Amino acid sequence: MEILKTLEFSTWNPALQSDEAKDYTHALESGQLALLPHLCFELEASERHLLSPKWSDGKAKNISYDPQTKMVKHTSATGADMEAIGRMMGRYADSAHQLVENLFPAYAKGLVWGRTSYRPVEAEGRPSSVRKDDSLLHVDSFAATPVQGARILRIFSNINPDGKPREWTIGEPFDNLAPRFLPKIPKPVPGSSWLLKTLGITKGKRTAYDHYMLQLHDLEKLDSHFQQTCPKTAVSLPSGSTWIVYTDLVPHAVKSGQYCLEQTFYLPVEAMQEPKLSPLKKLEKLVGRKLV
Ligand SMILES: O=C(O)CCC(=O)C(=O)O
Ligand SMILES: [Fe+2]
Repeated sequence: MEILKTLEFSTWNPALQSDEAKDYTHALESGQLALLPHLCFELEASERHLLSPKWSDGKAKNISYDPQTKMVKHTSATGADMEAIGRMMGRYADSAHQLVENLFPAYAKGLVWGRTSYRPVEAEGRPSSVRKDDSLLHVDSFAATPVQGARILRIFSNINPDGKPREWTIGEPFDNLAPRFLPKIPKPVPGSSWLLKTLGITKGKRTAYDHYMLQLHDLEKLDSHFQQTCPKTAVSLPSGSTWIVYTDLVPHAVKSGQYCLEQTFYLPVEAMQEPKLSPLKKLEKLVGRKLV
């Protein structure tokens, strides 16, 4: 299978035939990264000054925005600058939503909003703990935000003004990865999900699915032999481009790049075109029981 599915659209609301949409949905659900090399998220003149790492708070990886509350977090900006960041990220959230609704119309009813992020800091050489180090190959799983089986669908746009690509590597397919790590993952401890929620460590119940995905994420990153030797492919994501990928399915790592916007959506497995392609169904098959 090709890693990339290249789509030539240059608008956020492309008009598609229904068989075309089915084909793109199948590609995405199968683990291809949909790259739109000509879909650029244009900044307005009044937003250009937001292209600086100084707007990061220096602690979190990303500036974060909640499309529902319109709150901006993890930025050093205040007042009018903070409002401008919120407006830019809000515009991005709306554009990403429109794009997903047009490319994958079957998802429209099931989509759940996640956060928007803005990444103005160079990704190469950024200090980090191993578990938080996104320069190591991993599938996404968020320790504090259990998804309870739902898919993690993410849209990224490289808005670098100097033509610098964002360099990723993509690892081997989930179907190879999961059986390799699964035997090393201990069963979830009974009662632990209740405890994590009660203590406020997780926002909601950490299901057995979340447990396995988080362990998979951590074990992959912690295994330096695996990181060095596993099959991987470099993917260069041009400035002025947009890409869409199920990051819970496709192992990925960021090697370098600066200035990126990203929108997360969650999608219930039942809203997929082919639920059997979800990490949930794949893991359930491997462990031989229901995980949510
Ligand atoms: O910043 C990036 O390009 C990707 C980092 C990553 O692994 C993620 O956002 O899930
Ligand atoms: Fe990731």
